[in-house]
Amino acid sequence: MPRERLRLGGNARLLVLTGAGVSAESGIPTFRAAGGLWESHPIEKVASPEGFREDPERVWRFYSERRRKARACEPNPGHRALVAAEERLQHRFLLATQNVDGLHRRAGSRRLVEIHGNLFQSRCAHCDRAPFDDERTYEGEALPLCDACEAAGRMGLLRPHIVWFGELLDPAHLQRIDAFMQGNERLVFLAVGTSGSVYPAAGFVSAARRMGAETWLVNAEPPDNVGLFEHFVEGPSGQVLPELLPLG
Ligand code: BJW
Repeated sequence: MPRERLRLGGNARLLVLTGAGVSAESGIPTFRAAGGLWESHPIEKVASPEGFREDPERVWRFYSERRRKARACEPNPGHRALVAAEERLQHRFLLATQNVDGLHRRAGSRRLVEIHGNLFQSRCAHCDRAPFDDERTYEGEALPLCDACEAAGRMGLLRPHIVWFGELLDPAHLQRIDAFMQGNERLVFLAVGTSGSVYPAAGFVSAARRMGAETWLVNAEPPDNVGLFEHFVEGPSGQVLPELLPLG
């Protein structure tokens, strides 16, 4: 349990980066733990453009299962503590999440950047049609096709709107995070429930430090990059965040 509280008085700004750990207490498995998602599903087969080209049906089975499970989960006190912090800090708050499960948005977070995409959106793998909301599951049936391509006499497969390994993150998302870091007022960077092993998100703590930020990590256990943070609070984020983040 934290003995400390984040001090965010004056004009201090708070940039939060969350990872799979923040949703663990909602019942969503993390990636790299024993029993995590990557143990039962080879990453390169289900979360890469090559894997999708090789076997789109397998990829859609994987994401259909994830859609079904995430839909049945609810935000936890960790998600809600971040909503309360946003309500208090307003434009002095930004939440960048690596999670695609939509739980931050369902909890009420609005100053939110979903840097790895959204499980409940799809897009065309062939044309540049914008991503659209899609809660459907595609299993044991014909693969989903893009209407826009069909209308143009082509065949385009739909894919989940997820950033897979080797794919670029949306530059507008990175720009928004970068612009937030650039402000003049005191900056606090807080990472929650992330192993810090996937870039570019893993680089945010160093970028924040270069901007003079105070850096905090809340995690169930010390990850490999724990030494990059000035403050580490060990524990489940659903319990730690409501105590760590000041209200009102
Ligand atoms: C709790 C808890 C509780 C549990 N409370 N805590 C620089 C160096 C080396 C490589 C690269 C580099 N730059 C780019 C790369 C390549 C690559 C990369 O980073 N590779 C690394 C493996 C080294 N990055 C990319 O390809 C990115 N694209 C890119 O940079 O393009 C340009 C480029 C390409 C190629 C080369 C160079 C440049 C795209 C990355 C996309 C990642 N996508 C995934 C899959 C999404 C699919 C999906 O969800 O279906 O996103 S990977 C997966 O990992 C997922 C997650 O968002 C991401 C991060 O994982 P996270 O959230 O940290 O989860 P875990 O499981 O690792 O950790 C959970 C933590 O929580 C643990 O520590 C627990 O202890 C803790 N915990 N319960 C608090 N209750």
